[in-house]
Amino acid sequence: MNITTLGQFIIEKQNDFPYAKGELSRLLRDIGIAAKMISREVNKAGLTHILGDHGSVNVQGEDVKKLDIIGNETFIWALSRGGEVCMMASEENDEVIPLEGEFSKNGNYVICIDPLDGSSNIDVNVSIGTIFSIYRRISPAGTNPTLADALQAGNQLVAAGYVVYGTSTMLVFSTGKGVNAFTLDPSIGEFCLSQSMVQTPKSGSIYSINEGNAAEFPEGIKQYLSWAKEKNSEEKRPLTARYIGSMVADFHRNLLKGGVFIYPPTAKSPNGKLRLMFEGIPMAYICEQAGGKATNGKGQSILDIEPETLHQRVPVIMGSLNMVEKVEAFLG
Ligand code: P6P
Repeated sequence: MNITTLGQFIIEKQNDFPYAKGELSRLLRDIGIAAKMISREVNKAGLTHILGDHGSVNVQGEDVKKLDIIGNETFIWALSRGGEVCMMASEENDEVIPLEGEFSKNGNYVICIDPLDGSSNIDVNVSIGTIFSIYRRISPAGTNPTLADALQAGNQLVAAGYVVYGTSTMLVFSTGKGVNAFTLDPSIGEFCLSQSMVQTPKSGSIYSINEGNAAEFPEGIKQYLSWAKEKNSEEKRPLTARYIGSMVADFHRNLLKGGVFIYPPTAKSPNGKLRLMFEGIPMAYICEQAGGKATNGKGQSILDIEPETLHQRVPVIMGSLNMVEKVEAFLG
């Protein structure tokens, strides 16, 4: 039987992990536990009347769904228990979340999380996801963590990944030595290695963007989209538009098949809609670990952006190397 569970993989690879201690291993295992718990809730959402709005509004001004709350609380609970984490930041919380108890002051890691990205799709049974980033704290152990511990650039990441709750539940993550994908086997309650050392195709035929905002796109994006739609059999154009409004699902499809995901600045969102800390950085990390490219469309790698505020937005162009560079060529 050729199965490698997440737990077995972590033990086998532990010596490759940065800082080579069991702490990161424990963190990754706890993320897997939280993901299994949320997968259970997501997969019965239509049955237990947890659909619909929670009634509150989050820092982004978006209606908070009940599953958002469950997702947020589940990850906070799962990552508080082991003592490895000194602080969390969540897309659902205005401020950072210092974890209770003296013990956590000695946690060496900080987690940034989007507990349920794409939650507007929850009630219509479209794939949603969890996105996470793991940083090493920069403040001294034993002291109270500060906001600076969370506001670290993507090039400081220790690990990052996502869970996609789709036709199957998959956990995809990297600790800096490539991207590995695990599929949840509900019959044994384990994430099992399904794709090892994932490499995204250098080129592809899929572009993902919300063209409803096309009137407000930068000129270079408008020109790229016109180019993508031109008929040119030799260059296999027109390309194919695929966009379901759930970044993790759109990203995951493009990662495996090749494609480019674009969320450019618009009049309504001059820095784009996606959050740097909770979507841009972790997905850029996975993208580049898989041989792709992730930029803000202004000549800067998303991983090199120095964060200034916890919920700042970032324009993103990420995916297959040659496709991202084609978009950049139109942006000049
Ligand atoms: P729009 C979900 O709210 C999200 O943050 C991403 O998952 C998704 O890619 C994007 O927003 C969709 O935004 O403006 O196209 O609906």
